[in-house]
Amino acid sequence: MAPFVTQQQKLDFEEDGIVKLQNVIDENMLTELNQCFEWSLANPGPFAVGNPSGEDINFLDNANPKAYQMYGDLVLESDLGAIASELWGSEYVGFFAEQVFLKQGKSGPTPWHQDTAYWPMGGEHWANFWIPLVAMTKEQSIQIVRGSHKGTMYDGTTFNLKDPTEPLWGEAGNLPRLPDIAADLEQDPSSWDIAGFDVSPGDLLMFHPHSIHSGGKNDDRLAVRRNVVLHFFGDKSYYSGHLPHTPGIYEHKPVSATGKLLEDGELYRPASMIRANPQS
Ligand SMILES: O=C(O)CCC(=O)C(=O)O
Ligand SMILES: [Fe+2]
Repeated sequence: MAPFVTQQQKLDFEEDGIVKLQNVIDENMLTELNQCFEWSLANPGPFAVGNPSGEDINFLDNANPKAYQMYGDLVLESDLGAIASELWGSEYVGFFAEQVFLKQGKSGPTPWHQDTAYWPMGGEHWANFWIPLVAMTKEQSIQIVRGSHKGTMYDGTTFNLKDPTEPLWGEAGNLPRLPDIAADLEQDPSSWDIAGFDVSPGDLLMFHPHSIHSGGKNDDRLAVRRNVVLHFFGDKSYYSGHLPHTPGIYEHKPVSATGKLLEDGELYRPASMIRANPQS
């Protein structure tokens, strides 16, 4: 099978933290992804944020335990495992979790953040496979600060649009507060080096979850914004103990195959997860 990822695209992912593959998700897969998306709207999980119905919608479902098998089965049918394997040169590919974003009517942007402020991920081999279900410009889709996947670990945001850098962990985390990138860019569009892409259904954006990234919003040319994100990890992926030990929704330490909790720096290999087939 022809390679999915060129040498240049691998380098771009390594250097910039993001790359676009054009037209790699076929019609069948798109139909199934849309069906899964609808299922997620009808069955929000315990970490969902917002309400998926009404006129103005800003809804996110997040790692729904009941959706894991469904998205995992889709992954196994798809080329996504092979793509991740090629992207990193990794023999092992695991499927971590899904995220589902729906914005409609009056919505806001997804504030700048790093996923590593929420999930205990460490290492090079993690990627968000960000999949558009409608066409979007680069402002409407997703943007990252180029190269930030190699940079500072900031505190998370509470996703409060009135205060987009409001610290998630605060003193408990002892992490620097996020810079107000949206405000900086409004004042001076060249103040941060931003990477982003126009996308259509069939395209795939892959970015490292430690990149500082932000999602777009609806505008008068985009009535409904729909996308799914599938998170993968590979050979060089580790459990990282950088998050505070605060009980709550972000406290999901994975159990290893030996039945113990993973420790800081251990290979990320939780006992129950879907191993995407790199050969598929
Ligand atoms: O699409 C968005 O609005 C945000 C996506 C995001 O935060 C992610 O993929 O981790
Ligand atoms: Fe994110």
